[in-house]
Amino acid sequence: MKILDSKFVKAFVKMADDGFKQGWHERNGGNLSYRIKADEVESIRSRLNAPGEWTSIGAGVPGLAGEFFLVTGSGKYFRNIIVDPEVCIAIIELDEKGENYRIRWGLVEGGTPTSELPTHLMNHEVKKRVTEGKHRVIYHAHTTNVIALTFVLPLTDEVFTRELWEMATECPVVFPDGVGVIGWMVPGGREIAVETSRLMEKYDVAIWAHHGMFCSGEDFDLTFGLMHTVEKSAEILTKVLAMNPAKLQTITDENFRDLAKAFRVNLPERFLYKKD
Ligand code: 2HA
Ligand code: ZN
Repeated sequence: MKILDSKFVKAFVKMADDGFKQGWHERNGGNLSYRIKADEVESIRSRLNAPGEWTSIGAGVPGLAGEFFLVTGSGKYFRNIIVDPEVCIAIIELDEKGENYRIRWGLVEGGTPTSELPTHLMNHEVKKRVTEGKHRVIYHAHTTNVIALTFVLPLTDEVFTRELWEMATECPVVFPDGVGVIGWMVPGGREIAVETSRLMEKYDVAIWAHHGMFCSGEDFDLTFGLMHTVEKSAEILTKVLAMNPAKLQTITDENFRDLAKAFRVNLPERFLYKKD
């Protein structure tokens, strides 16, 4: 099968374009990765390039040894992915220790995988373990309203989760485990990857203060939908805060408990604290 015709490549390209259209990917902002299924690798194996040089990942991910990933390229613009995917994205293969990668397709005009490769792969490693292999997509976007909130809300998982849940009734159903938040850090390296992957043990959403968001999910629709839902909720919250930060009414802790029963989701009590 032609690589560009395979279903997972088309879905990847569509998702990147959906994100660009949302305004989450100015210039080269954001990145996306997909852990390719074994049968998908077999369906394209004959069209992969001859293996080139191994390059260090910058983080060890033994749990992903030998796996193949479709990833965006460092410095590439999301707005160009749909125009020329072979220039902007790549398939990489990991070595048998999960320490190095090599490019097997794409980036035809040169380049390297996303600068956030350590965070993507460490998140994949955690999610592969805690979801028993179900999660395959990691998505990073510069979501305007979530970023704005990181300037005015305390940077705690509890406050962000509770405030985002309150902005739309579907939120606790879409992300019942809540969201994690980390304070400002230098992006692109192992340290921020370690902090983010720690959050991914518990959450499918990690917020980087003054930068953006990471989401994890089983497939492209669920992962995009999660990012979209969280950012939509953040947009409502920025409007509420701008209109009148003292809400006249809201969804209460008791309302959330009723919702949890009706929708059979578990909402951790630490997010349902009493407010004055
Ligand atoms: O430029 O978003 O975090 C890509 C990024 C780095
Ligand atoms: Zn970024």
